[in-house]
Amino acid sequence: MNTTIQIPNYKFRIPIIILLFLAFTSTAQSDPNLGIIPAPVSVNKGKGEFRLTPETLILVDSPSNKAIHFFTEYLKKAGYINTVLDVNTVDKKKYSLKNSITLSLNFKGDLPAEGYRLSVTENQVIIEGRGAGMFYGIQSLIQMMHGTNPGYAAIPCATIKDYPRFSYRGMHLDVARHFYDTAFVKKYIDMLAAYKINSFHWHLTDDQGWRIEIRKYPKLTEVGSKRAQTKIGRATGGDSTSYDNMPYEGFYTQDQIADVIRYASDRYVQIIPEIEMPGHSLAAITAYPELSCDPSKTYKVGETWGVSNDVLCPTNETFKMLDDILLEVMELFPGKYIHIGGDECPKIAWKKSEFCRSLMSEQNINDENGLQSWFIGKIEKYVNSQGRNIIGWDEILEGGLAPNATVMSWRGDKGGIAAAQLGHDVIMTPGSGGLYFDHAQSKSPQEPLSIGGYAPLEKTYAYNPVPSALNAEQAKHVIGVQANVWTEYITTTAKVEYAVLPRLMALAEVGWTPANGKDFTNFSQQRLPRHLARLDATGTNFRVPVAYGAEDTTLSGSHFTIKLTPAVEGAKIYYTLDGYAPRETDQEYKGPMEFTIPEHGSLHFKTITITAAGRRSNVSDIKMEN
Ligand code: TNX
Repeated sequence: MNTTIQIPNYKFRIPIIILLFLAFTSTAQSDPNLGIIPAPVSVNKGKGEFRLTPETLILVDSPSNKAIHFFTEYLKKAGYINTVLDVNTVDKKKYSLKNSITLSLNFKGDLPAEGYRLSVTENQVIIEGRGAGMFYGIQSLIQMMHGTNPGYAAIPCATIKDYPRFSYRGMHLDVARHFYDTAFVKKYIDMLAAYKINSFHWHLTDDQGWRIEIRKYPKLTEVGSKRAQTKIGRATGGDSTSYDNMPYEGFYTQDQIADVIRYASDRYVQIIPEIEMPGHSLAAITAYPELSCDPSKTYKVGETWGVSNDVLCPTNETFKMLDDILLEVMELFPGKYIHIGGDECPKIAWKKSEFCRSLMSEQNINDENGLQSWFIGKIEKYVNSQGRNIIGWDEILEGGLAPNATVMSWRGDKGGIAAAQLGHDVIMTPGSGGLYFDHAQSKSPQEPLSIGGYAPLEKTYAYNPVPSALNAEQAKHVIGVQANVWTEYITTTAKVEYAVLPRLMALAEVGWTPANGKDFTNFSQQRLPRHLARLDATGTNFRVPVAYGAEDTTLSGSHFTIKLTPAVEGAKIYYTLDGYAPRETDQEYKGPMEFTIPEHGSLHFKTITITAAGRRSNVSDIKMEN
């Protein structure tokens, strides 16, 4: 009885295991980066592999370290049952280094900040790193682990030396236009940490919602976190003029935020909170109209997108309230930076205001841009007095830059260049550089509603944060790079994931990998497919790229050979020749195909990629004509 069951089982299993093994070894052999994203500074590949089994000992010299804790928790959750030994307390004669993973913080010598060394031989794995360095060594090791059998993994032999190109590697998330709960924010932080992105810019306030509890001013959330309805479709350029008539609300309590901060810190992610001022403040003004230059007006929390003319008025009351708010924010967030916004502040309300006019003459301020600088300067002084630094969008350059401010350059590179030339630190985040992840990922009409723009994966990947206009000294002020996720049109967490993945991985490589170590073909075709398959298997949504070789195009000639590779490991490609959009009921692409087109004839070869979990790419169309 037993044998009759086992024979078919056995027959099926062996080829699958061999196939998986071959698939793994063939990519591993040809991929100089061993599948790691972002690509490390240096990888020396060895021969063979280390086999992690339930008997493998995990040897640690700093058991209470958070990176070590992260790894042991990871192993547990992933079904590994290894013993963890503290080498300080266990008798060295009682264990062997053979079949062990050593995680060492107390090694001799230096490593660059956030750097690590990782060595894998057939007998032993060693990671050396301190702080974030150890954490990143562990992330690389996790990415190198291959296996389908719970408790077992193969890790290719190699020596890796690694450290980041930039100290600031950031991802932003706008939770004001649409709100996502803390469970999702934590998942988002997990994604950042896995790809060595160390900064999370949390855009907490905007015209359409105030999302952080401020104890001294409860109406900010009682009133400011709620809007009566939301515009349907694109706000400008007009898909629609109607509203959904559905109340929308959400905010985080300070306790929830403290919990997220701890969670992020355990993963070496600093959080930069953003409190927008003086523009993008309609939600705050609705809660406290005295913050505006015209308190007699009736305000409502924003229901559509764009730039509001209702902005904070630079009165003493406003500054008192902002100082109080910022103080609560600084008591909550321990990091060095507080982002104070500063973007898109129309000056109409200030121009109309008697108060602003007399303030400007009293302070010898020439124009409204100068008033904006004066505003930001006052806020900076307060933030500095609490031992913190401000970051602002590049508009804070207009009318004079606050003395210690770091600038986020979003309107191209020019704000960043100007600020670096003035000796200010800069974070590059230009929409034109493919760093606006609310922009469309392809030109296909099958893309979901977005704000527009065009930021395909290769554009993000190609971005260089150091503009050639800067000399070496000025370039040091470019402390890093960030991508922004504005969420006017991103109503769900699945759509955030769609917007972010896989572009986040390209950003990771922009921020971490040395410029001369970047290679888009290696990244997208040799490494990415496995990462996407992992996401697919773990219930994270992402944009499924169309198969390599299947991108929309028109080819002329009489004879063609079409060769495709799925962009997600294990995914299937289906095609049609009849003009219809392919689906899983159509023919499956199994290997290179030959086409002969008669004179004056044409043929549409349409494909779709469908992943193991059922995620679908756009339908692509190759037109062959003769
Ligand atoms: C500009 S980038 C904005 C945001 C919008 C975004 C949409 C920046 C500092 N301000 O308020 O959401 O464009 O792409």
